[in-house]
Amino acid sequence: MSKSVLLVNPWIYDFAAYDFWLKPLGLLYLGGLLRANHHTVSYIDCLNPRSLPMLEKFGKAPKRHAYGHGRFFRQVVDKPKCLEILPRNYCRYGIDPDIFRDELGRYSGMDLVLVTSMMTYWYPGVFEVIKIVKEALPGTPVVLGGKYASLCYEHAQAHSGADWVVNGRGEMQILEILKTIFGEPIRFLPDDDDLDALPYPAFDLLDQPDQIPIITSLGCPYRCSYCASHLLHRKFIRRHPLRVVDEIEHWHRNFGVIDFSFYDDALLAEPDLLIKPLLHGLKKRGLNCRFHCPNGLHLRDIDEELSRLLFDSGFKTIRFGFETSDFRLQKSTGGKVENEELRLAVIHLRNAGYAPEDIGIYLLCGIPGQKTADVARSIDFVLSCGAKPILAEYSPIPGTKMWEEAVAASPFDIRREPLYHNNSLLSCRNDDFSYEAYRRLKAKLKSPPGNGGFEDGI
Ligand code: B12
Ligand code: SF4
Repeated sequence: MSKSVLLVNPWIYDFAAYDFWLKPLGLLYLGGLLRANHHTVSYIDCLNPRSLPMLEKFGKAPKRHAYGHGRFFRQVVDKPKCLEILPRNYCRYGIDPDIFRDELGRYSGMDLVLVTSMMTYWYPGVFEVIKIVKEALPGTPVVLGGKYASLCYEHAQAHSGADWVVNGRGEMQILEILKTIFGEPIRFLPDDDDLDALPYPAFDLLDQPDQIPIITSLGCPYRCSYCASHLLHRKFIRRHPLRVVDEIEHWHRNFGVIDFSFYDDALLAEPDLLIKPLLHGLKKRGLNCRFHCPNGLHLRDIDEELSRLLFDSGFKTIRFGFETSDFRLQKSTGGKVENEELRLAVIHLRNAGYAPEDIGIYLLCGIPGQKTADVARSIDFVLSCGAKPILAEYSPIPGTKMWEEAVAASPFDIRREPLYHNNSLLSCRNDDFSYEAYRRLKAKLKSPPGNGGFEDGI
């Protein structure tokens, strides 16, 4: 007997949130797999920026960009006590809870509800969803999975209110749960390492998908000390490049999707094995799409040929993880890139046709012990290479190599309270790299100084 399963993408509670090509890719992958196991799948997106009841209630749609990113609906809410220290509005991003309750009313016959989670410090939205589901659909088991559930497993088990909490990849675990609760046989479960055997994510459930996220690999060959990639995906596994082209062609031709975002941790690693054949494949099939890489790409692999291929294939948004120009910090955090590699990569990208403001370079700021001058020097270096610095505030993640250092450096109890992992809080700030110093850097980035450089002005 097949079961009816409801997927829910919860609200975000934060000081700031922008739909930077955000979609619950893992949850929708599970939707595709459940269908392949003969179950019926429905979906509620608490973040839906196109919700009609929201438009009717508030009369104004959030501003969206043609490339598929943009704002969410937003309501200012009370700050949790421990975040009162930050003098900024705290908001619930997404639809009104009453509209969510109304939507749930249409799904009274559900057998199982699956709730996903993203950032560890976004758990308030997850808890609220679970609470409302429990009130509206009493007796229906709720399963929680995703990043928060995996990285803060004990916290989620103790406080979320879910009946089941899943740590790590969900494919096998959700089918096992259906078997345990309902005696449902597992009809189709591909090998964990064979990403091409998975059914496509259930994107058809989205309200007019204006962009679709694609993943070509899971995991990363590097082990940077601040990053959770290896905790979430222990092995680096990849799809066949032409199967990725097949998927892009499917969404483009059958659903009219033009914009695609890549969620990989290591899209450009070993370019001859994946990205180059993928881009040649797209060209051969004459697909005219736009691609966006909001997650940092690897600079080390950028050469003349790859730069041209990216530019010619319609890669409009390119962001790279550089993090710092300090050689010692580069080495001690994992050695993924060096200064000269950035300089060379930018030359190739500029020659291929990218303008300086197209080449976004992420700089990590607020890591334990970091000084303001380090970030300022890194900004100056990126500008001197002819690219655009973008500050990425450090978010401490349990289980990473840097975690114990972060616990020792933070003025907040980050071990007990995941809300303190919030990147806006700069949870490992210190007397030198204070919140005010960070605000000054941020303000200056909006109007870069002339000849003096950033370091001089700080
Ligand atoms: C793509 C990505 C983004 C995208 C957003 C996409 C998104 N939907 O979140 C962008 C680039 C915008 C982004 C931004 C940021 N990100 Co980010 N991001 C990622 C990445 C690479 C996600 C990959 C992904 O979606 N995987 C694909 C799917 C297939 O996997 P999955 O979702 O895990 O799903 C599986 C399981 O979790 C499970 N599952 C999922 N849901 C459910 C539900 C149920 C019921 C079950 C049973 C199972 C289950 O099954 C799925 C299939 O196996 C992760 C790193 C990583 N490797 O996971 C970091 C990561 C989540 N990001 C992180 C960070 C730090 C950030 C930023 C704060 C960076 C910064 N300083 O600016 C910002 C914050 C954004 C904001 N404030 O708005 C951290 C987490 C930090 C934290 N404390 O939680 C991570 C872990 C990276 C890291 N540094 O280690 N990010
Ligand atoms: S290269 Fe990027 S994804 Fe890989 S471990 Fe380092 S920060 Fe994480």
